[in-house]
Amino acid sequence: AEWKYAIEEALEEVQGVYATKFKEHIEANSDHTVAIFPFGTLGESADTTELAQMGAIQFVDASPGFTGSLIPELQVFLMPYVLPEDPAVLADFYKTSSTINEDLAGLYDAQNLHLVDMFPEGEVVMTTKEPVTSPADLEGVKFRVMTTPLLVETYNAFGATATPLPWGETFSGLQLNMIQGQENPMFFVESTKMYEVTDHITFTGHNTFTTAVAANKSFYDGLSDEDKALVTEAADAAYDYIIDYQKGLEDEALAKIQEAKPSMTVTRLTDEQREPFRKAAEQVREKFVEMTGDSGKAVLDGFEADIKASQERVGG
Ligand code: 6CS
Repeated sequence: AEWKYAIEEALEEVQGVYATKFKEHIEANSDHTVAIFPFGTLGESADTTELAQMGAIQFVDASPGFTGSLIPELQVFLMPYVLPEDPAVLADFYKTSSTINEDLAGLYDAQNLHLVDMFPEGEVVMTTKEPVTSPADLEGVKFRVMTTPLLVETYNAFGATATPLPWGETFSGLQLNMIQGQENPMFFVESTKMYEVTDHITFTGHNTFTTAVAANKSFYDGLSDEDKALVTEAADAAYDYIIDYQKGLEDEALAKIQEAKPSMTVTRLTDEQREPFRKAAEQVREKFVEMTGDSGKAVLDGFEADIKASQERVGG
């Protein structure tokens, strides 16, 4: 059969590279075919998630920055200064975390979605029209975030005026000066030319972009054991590939940006400069627990325990 798979990015971007690897594995090992629908062909993330829930498409890549509106506990991925920064620890964490692969997977099930894989897409950086080294610099800045409530809390706590928008309205929003900042991993800042409509890049170290691939649950449950195993193997192959693919990607993307726009400034906040952002993160943590209750609290505790286990395993 033909399986339809929607992503939030272009084919050459990280989600597209993952999806292409997944497709290649499925097609090389079965009679199934996979049709990938890049961003813009089936609507925004909220639309493609709904299509997957209804079974109009079989797979969707939709990030917690959007799906956190549907499954509030997913907003744990958006909490500032919670995920580790070391890529090796991250790579181990998404694969081994029982909080992700059992607890959060169960919450997907309840939405008629089967969680296939979660993976990191790189450190998130701020790109803004004015330089940012402190929360005071974000005062009065309309800062675009993905549409989940916790991101609004985060950027308001960081001193900005958080402005939730779907991806499709971000470039024009910056161009028209309706917003003056946004956050995304470096590869995406480069590939979507965010640097053309902002002038400053700031590394705050507050998060890594997480994304998730899910299947329609009724479709998945109806697959033969063999096809279920095939999906898992394809996801495993794509996961290993995308982790490896991203080594050096941030530096390459930054070099391209600096080549295309030499005036772009790049600032890496010192530990001291990060401190007020870390402080602000404490109230975001309280908001998360307020929004998600006991269930969210359990997810957060499990999440942090799993991160610690990965750090011990990988870091030695
Ligand atoms: O900021 C966004 O909305 C988008 N960022 C990335 C890295 N992927 C897709 C998402 O829609």
